[in-house]
Amino acid sequence: MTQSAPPRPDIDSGPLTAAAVRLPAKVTAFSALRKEIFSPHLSFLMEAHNGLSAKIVEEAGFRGLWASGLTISAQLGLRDCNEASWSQVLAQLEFMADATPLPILVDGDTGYGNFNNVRLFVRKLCERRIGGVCIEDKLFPKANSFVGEHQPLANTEEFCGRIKAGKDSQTDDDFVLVARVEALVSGLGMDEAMRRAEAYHAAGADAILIHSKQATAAEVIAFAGRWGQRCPLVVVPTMYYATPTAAYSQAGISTVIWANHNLRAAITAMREISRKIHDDHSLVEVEDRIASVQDIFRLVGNAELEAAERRYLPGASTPRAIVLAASRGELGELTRERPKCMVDVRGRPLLHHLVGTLQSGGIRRITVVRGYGREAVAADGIETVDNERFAETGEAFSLGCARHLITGATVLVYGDVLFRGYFLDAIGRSAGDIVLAVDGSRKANGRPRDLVATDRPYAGEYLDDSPVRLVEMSSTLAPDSVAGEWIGLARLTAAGAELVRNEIGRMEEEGLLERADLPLLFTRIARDHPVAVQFFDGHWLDVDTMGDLAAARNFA
Ligand code: SPV
Ligand code: MG
Repeated sequence: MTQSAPPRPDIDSGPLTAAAVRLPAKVTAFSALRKEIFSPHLSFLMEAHNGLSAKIVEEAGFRGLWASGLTISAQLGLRDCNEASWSQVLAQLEFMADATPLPILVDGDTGYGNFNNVRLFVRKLCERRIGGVCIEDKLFPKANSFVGEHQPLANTEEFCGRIKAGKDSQTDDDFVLVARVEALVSGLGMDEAMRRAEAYHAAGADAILIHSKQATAAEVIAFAGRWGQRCPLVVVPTMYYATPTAAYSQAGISTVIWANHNLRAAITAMREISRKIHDDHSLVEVEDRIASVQDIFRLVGNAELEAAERRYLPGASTPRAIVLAASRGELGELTRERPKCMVDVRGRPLLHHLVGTLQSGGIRRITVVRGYGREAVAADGIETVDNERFAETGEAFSLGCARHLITGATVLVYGDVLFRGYFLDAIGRSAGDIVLAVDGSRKANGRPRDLVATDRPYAGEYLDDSPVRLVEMSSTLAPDSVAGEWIGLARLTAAGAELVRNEIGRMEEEGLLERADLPLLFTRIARDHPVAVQFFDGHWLDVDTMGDLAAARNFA
C-alpha cells in the first residue's frame, strides 16, 4: 500500500490545520526577550519605571525594557528595599506591558522572600506577559547594591531552590529567569562569584547577571573570560559607565542593562523646570522647552481613542478647522505670486504656523479655502477647497464654498492670524454654540471692520468669566460701544455649525453672500441666537501690513 502524499495547502481544498501547514512561530513577549538575551550580538535593555517611560523607550528604538526595582520604587517616592510590595510592583508592570509591546525583564529583587514567593511572582508575571525576571542572591528585605558594604548574601543552595521554583512555575517555555550574582559587590571575590554562577546555572537559570560596583569593567570582563559561553551573561554598567560598549561584545557578554537613566533624566528635567516656574511665577520661558500637551496625547494614544469613538460612539466626531485663505493680501512683492497665508514668517509660511497651532490643539481635519495663488497653498495634513470666484467675492462666500464641511464641532479661522495655543482651549471651554475670540484690549486698530459690541464690556479681570454676548460686529461701531476686536477665530458646536450653514443659505437667497464678510454673518445670527464672546488680552496678531508681518516674525 502506498502512502498518500501530505496535503498541499495551496491546492487541496478542505480546512487547513497547523499540522498541514507549518505556521511561523508566534513572537511573544517571552520569545522576544529570550531572543534578545540569547542572540549572538550585544543586546541592550533600557530602564523604564511606568507606562509612559516604557513607551518612550520603545520610541527611542530599544528592543527590550529593564523594569528597575530602584526606579519603580523611587518614582513612588520609596526606597529600594522592598518598601513597594510585590503586588504594587506588579501593578506598575501591568501598565508597562499595556503601554508597549516590547519585552520586559523585571528586576525581581530577591523574589520577595523564599522559593514560594518566587513561584507566585513568576506565575503572576507570566499571566501579565512579562518576558522574564531577574532575581538576586540576597535576603529579603534587600538593599540596593550601591548602599553600604558587605551585604549578606543568601545561602547558595537556598537560592538555587528559588531558581528551581521559578523555572518550575513559568507557564511559557520561553520565560527567561536571570540569576544575579552579588558576590563581587559584597566583596567575596571572583572565585565565590564563579562558584555561585555555576550553581545557579546548574539550578536552571537561563542567564547570569554578574553585578559590580567598581568604577571600571575590569572585574566583570575578567568574570566573562572565566565564564566562557556557558550561558548568556548580563551586565549593568551604572558605576563603570565610561567603559566603551565594544568591550562588552569583545568579552562575549550578551546583554547590557542601562539601569536607571530615564528616571535620572526625569529628575534633572523636573527639578530644573520646577525651580524656573517657581522663580519666574510664569510659564512663558518654559513653554517651548518642554514636551507639549499634544505630545502627551500622542504618547498615550489619543488618536486611537478618537478612531475608536468614530467607530463605536454614534454621532462622535473630532473638530474640524476651516481656514479662510482665499484673499491675496496687500504685501506688495511678497504677495505677487502667492497669497498672504504663504508669506514666510521665520523660515516657514504663515499658514504652517497656523496649522501647527491647530494641530497642537488636537484638530486633525483642517480644510483651507484657497483662492488667489492657490497652487502655492500647501501644508502637511490639510485638505483644500477652492473659491473659484475669489477675485469678486468676500470671505462669507469663501466660507460658503466649504459649507458642506460645516457640520459637527468646527473651528473657523482667518488664514492670516497667529495666536497662542491656549486660545483654542479657552474657546473650547466657553459655553455657547458659537464662541468668538475677541481681544478686549484692542478697540480701534487692526481690521476696523472686525470691531465688536457686546452686552457687557471687557472687565479685564482674569477671573471674570461670566457669559458675554455679541451684539454687533462691524467697521462702523460708535467708538464708545466697542468692546474689542474679533481676532478672526470662532468655535462652533454641531448646533452652531447648523446656525452658520443656515445663515449662509439665507444670505445667498437674499443675494448678500458674495459681498458679505463674517462680521455681518455673525451679527445676523446674533439677532436670534446667542453668540458668545470669549475675551483675550493680546497674544495674537493678524498680518495685513508689512508692520504686522514684522510683528509676526517676532511672535512666531
Ligand atoms: C535596579 O535597577 O534596581 C538594579 C540595578 O537592581 S542596580 O541599581 O544597579 O543594582
Ligand atoms: Mg534593583
